[in-house]
Amino acid sequence: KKPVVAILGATGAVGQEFIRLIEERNFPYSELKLLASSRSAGKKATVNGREYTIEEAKPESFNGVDIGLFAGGSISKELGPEAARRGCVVIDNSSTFRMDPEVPLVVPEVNPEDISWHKGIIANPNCSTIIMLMALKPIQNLSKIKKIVVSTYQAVSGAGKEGIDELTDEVKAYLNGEEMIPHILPSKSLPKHYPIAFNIIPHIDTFQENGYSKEEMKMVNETHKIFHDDAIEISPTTARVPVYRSHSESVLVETEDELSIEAIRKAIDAFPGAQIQDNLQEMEYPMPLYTSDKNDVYIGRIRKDLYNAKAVNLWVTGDQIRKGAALNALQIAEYMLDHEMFK
Ligand code: 2RA
Repeated sequence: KKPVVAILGATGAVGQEFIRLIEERNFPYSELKLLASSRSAGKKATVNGREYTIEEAKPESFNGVDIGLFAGGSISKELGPEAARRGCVVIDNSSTFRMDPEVPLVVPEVNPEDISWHKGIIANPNCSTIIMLMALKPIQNLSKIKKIVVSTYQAVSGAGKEGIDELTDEVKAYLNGEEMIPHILPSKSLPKHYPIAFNIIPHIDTFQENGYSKEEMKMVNETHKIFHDDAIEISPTTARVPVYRSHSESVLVETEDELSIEAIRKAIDAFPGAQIQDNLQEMEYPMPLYTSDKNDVYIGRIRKDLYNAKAVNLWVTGDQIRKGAALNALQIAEYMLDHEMFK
């Protein structure tokens, strides 16, 4: 029996990608409901050649729904439990439930075994975490990870359609010799805004007491939860860069045992959803302009640390809206269908 599927947040960047991916991957459904906040209700959207009117999301919207794909945002806090109470399996891209001990946090290629203990809600990790772990899980399979130092170069799509539009508007203004007037970055709700065009902003989400941002602490806490290992020492720096859709990350990873570059390269290339792009003579390495709209995460610049034989440096790039959000969530649903996990 094909599931009844609801997309919550159908008009946003991630919601639109859910629709694109459902078409591209022939995701099966007997009925599809497109839901959004009251602001977007009434808009139209076409899926598989059929036009839908986007409805305002209410608890009763989830009556009879089998799978709820939640694009993210604070609306999940209220509607997640309401949908789950109605028998809907919620796959939530917001950060609301990620650290809830009752909620599995899943990258399907990394920890699919965690899906089975869900109690109605499954959390999609933060994009920068997903992209990093697609590179690190094959290494973790070879030897226990002890330490990670990561610096991210995050696309403006992480701030949604508004972030994408802000980059375009600022570049146009700059090239027209006009002043760039930011409204969105680093975060819409913060008192100050800075241009992202021709700039880098070392600030994503809000800063915590410990001097790290929420975005940085997500990489720490979510990695611990997904790897089931709180002992991994993680040192994150997350920054916003003038790139549209793909996040890039520079990662140093130290393992218990010394690993050869060849073994690492082989393990990553064999890992589903990860691809090696690493040939210096051919000037081959992952770049965000070329990994956007792709499903895989690309890894290159793999090289031993200059001082620590048990550490390697690598460069990772992946599409933030696909594998970083919508694709990962849809793959969780696909995994559940393939393993007949819907009651
Ligand atoms: C960002 N990871 O990049 C956050 C939310 N998508 O802004």
